[in-house]
Amino acid sequence: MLWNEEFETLPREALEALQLKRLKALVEKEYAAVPYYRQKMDEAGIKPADIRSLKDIRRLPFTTKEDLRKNYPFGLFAVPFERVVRIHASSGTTGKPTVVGYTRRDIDTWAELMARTLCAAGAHQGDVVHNAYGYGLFTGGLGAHYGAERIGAAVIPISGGNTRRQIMIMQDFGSTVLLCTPSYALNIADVMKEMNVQPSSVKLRVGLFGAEPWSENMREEIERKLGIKAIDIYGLSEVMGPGVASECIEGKNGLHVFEDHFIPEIIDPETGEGLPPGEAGELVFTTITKEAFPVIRYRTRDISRFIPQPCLCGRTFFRMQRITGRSDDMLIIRGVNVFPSQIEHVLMSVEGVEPHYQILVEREGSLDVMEVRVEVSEDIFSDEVKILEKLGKRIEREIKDLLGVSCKIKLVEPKTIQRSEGKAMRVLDKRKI
Ligand code: DLL
Repeated sequence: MLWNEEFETLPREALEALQLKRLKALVEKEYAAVPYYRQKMDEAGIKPADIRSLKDIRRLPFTTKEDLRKNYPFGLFAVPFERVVRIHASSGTTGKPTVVGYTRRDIDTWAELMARTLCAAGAHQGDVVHNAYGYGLFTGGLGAHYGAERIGAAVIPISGGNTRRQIMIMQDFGSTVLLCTPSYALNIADVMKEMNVQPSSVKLRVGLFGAEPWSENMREEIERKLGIKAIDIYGLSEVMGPGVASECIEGKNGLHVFEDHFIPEIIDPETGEGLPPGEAGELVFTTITKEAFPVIRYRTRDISRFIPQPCLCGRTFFRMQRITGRSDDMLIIRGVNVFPSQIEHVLMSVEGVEPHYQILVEREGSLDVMEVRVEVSEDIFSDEVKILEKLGKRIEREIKDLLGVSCKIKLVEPKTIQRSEGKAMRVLDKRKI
């Protein structure tokens, strides 16, 4: 189903003309309004007037998480602060989050794109949308919420957690569309089983799952256990939040990028060069309609490839394959983005802790479990058990405060974590997804 037929089926030529017009306006605006972008463009020897065709996008410098960190919190905003009506944030690589802002028009665009996403999954007015994405600084909850209202569905802003209550509400309120991370969908299925709730006794028909990597196997499992159709939706805070790309229910094979708002590229993560259509590499997005926080060539670190063949649904937007990995070490634990460097940042602020640690991630049932093994100094290790326990609890609390996700801390004897002979193997991710 199409929400905005005119734009979602624009002939390629008209779409590219629109992209070029919007790209030129974006580059002019960034050059004029954001000193950091102006400086980067000057250093790269490119002026707004040099953008004459879509191919010229490749001459523009990339934007990275590091650029966002350097401009924390609002340095890359491109409008006077009075025009910002919403602020969200996601994980940065150290102690500070990555901050993004929206004007009133940005919120309106976001609602439109999430309306398209919901519509592509077959949701419509009259549906009861059970929105279990987290509400708060995370973009998932509120992003999806505005889209659900835009299509005229009744949205239940249930947010995450308290799964038994979620299931009761699903039954009592007649939820028809489920929005949450794919791992949480499996968790809901497990708890339903524990509660002896038959999937046929709830009215769910379709689920829109994203915010973390998942696989075709997981799709089959969710569909089977919940008796619904499962759709993959993609986005990231720096570019907008959810609503950057979405599968359609007709094809269920690759995600349409909303190309009238974002120009996608696939690059070689090592060299930064563009790759030919169909080859896998790192996704890069340029936002061509955002006002408060536009980004030029943002390096997502997510690995995907374009699917050049047209889709059954009639949309002319390119599809990208589901995300198959990352070109950095970011982990997603229960939907929360975690960088090993954030954990290191906490550890290094604690006295008695050595700079040797390892992060072990496993999936118990459908839940991610993270354990951090940390070496402590000789003095601390020979102290009483109580002191060690207290130290472990303190680290646990500090990590929880910074990341918003809990982990288990295991303090180990000095020199027991294997030393690296090259790149440190800090993360052991044993999850099978
Ligand atoms: O996770 C936005 C979102 C919310 C997307 C709800 C979909 C649904 P961030 O917290 O900034 O934003 O995390 C963005 O999550 O760079 C990917 O690594 C990962 N990610 C998001 N969607 C998918 C997906 C939201 N469908 C980061 N498949 C991205 C795999 C995904 N990974």
